[in-house]
Amino acid sequence: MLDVSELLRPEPAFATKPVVQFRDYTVDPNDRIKERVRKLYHEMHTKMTVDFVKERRASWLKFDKFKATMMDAIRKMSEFLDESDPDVDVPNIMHGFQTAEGIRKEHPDKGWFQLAGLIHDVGKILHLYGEPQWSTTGDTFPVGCDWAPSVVYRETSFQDNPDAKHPVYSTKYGMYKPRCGLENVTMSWGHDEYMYQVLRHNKTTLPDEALYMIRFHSFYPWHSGGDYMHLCNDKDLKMLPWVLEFNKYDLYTKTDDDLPDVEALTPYYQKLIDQYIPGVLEW
Ligand code: INS
Repeated sequence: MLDVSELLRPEPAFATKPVVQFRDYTVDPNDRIKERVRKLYHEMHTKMTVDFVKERRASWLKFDKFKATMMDAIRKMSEFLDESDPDVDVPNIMHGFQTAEGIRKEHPDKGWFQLAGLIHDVGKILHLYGEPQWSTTGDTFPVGCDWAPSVVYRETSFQDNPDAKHPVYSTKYGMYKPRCGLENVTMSWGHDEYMYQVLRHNKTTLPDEALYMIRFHSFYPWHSGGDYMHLCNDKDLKMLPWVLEFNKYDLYTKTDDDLPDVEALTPYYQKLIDQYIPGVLEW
C-alpha cells in the first residue's frame, strides 16, 4: 500500500537513518547529547545580540588572525567536535567529507558543488582560535528583528536576551525593510558567515550558488522552516532550491559509524581546491 508520508517527505536513498530521527531537539535531562545541545542554544540565544554580532564582525572580518591553505584548515577540523549538533559525535572533518562524497555520487559533474560540501563547515575553525562554541556552531537566524517561531527552542531560550526588550529589534521587521534581501540582513555570528566572508576576501572563483549554500546552510528557520520570507528578495528565492539541494547531503549523510577515508580522498579534493580557492589564505 502507498504510504502518503513518503510523498510528503521523500526519504533520500542515502539517508543514514530515518529522516524523522535527524534534528531531534526534544528536551531530555538524562540524555547526554540532548543536554549538551540544549545548553549551547540557550547560551547562544541569551547572548547573541546586535551589538555582539557587530563586535565579532569587526574583529574577525579583518582577516588578520592567521594564514593557512584550505586543506590545512580542513585538516584542523579533526580537532573539532560540534557541540550543537544532535546528529554528530565525531570530529567535524568526517562530516565535511561525508557531505562532499554524498554530493559527488549524485552530482559527479559538479566539482564546485562537491567542494562547497567539503568546506561548508570549515568556518568552525573560529572555535580553535578562541570563539566560543555558541557563537561558532548551530543554526543561524537574523539579529535585529523578532525571532521566528521555527528557531529551535524559540519559546524558552530568548527570555534573557537584551534585544527582546529593544523597541525596534523586537518587532517583526526590526531594523530591516520589507524584502531587503538576505545580503542586507545581519545574521547571528557563526561559521557560515565567517566562511563566506573568508572565501570572498580571498577571491574564490566558486559560483554564487556555492557561496549561498555556504553562507546560509545553517539558516534552518529560513530554508526548512519557511520563516523570514518577508526579508527575502528575488535572488534569495532563486537560490533557495540550491540551498535545499545542498541541505539533503549536509543533513542526511551524517553518521558516526561509516567514516570516510580522508587520506584516500584528499588528492581528488586538492584538485578542486586548486581550481577554486588555491594557495595560502588570510583568515
Ligand atoms: C549545521 C546545522 C546544525 C548545527 C551545526 C551546523 O549547519 O545548523 O544544526 O548544529 O553546527 O553546522
